[in-house]
Amino acid sequence: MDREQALKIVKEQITDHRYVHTLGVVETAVWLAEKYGADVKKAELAAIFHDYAKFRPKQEMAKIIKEQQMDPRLLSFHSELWHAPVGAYLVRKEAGIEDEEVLDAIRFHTSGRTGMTLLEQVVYLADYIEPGRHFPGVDEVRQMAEEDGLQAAVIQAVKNTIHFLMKKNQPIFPDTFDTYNDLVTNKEEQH
Ligand code: DGI
Ligand code: FE
Ligand code: FE
Repeated sequence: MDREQALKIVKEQITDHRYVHTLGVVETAVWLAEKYGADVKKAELAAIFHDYAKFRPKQEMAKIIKEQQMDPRLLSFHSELWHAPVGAYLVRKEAGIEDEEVLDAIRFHTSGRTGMTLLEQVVYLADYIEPGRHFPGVDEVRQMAEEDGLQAAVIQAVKNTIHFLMKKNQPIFPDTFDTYNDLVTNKEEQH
C-alpha cells in the first residue's frame, strides 16, 4: 500500500488533531529509520497506522481483546493501552496490512515489550518525540535521538513515561516495566 492510500484510510478513523500528530510521527519515524538503518517503508507504514484504533469505543476494544485472546491483563489497566494491540488487529482486518513487522510495531507502540526490534523502537520513539509533542523531558529525548543512539533515547522515553505515570499514581502495565528492564540490561549488547 502506498503512503497516500494509507493516509486516506487513517484520516477517516481519527480526529484532525490526531492526524497532525500522525504526520509528525511519520516524518520522525522516516528520519529515525534512515538514521539507524531500519526499513524506511515499514517505518512509514507503521507510523501512519499506529493510532488507527485510538477512537474506537472502549467496549469494542475490550470485546476484541477478549475474543482475540490478547493479554487479558490489559483489561485491568488503563484503556489508553488498548488501542495499540487492537489497532494491530484492526489494521490487518480492515486495511489489509499483513506485514508482521509493521503490525508488531503498531501492537507494541504504547507499552513496548522485551526484545523490541529496531523497527519497533523507531516507531515507539517517533511517537514520543514527534514535533507536536510538548511535555517536560521531550527535548532531552530529542537530543538523545540525535546524539546518543536509538536505544539510549528509547530508554529515556520509557523512563519518563514510568515517572509520569507514577507521579499521577497510575498503575504501570508490566510490559512497560519489562521494556525498561530489558533495554537497560541489554544496553551494552545492542546499538
Ligand atoms: O496514542 P498516543 O497518545 O500518541 O501515545 P501512546 O500510544 O504512547 O499512549 C500514551 C498513553 O498511554 C498515555 O496516556 C500514557 C498511557 N500509558 C503508556 N504506558 C502505560 C500507560 N498507562 C498505564 N496505565 N500504564 C502504562 O504502562
Ligand atoms: Fe498511541
Ligand atoms: Fe501516537
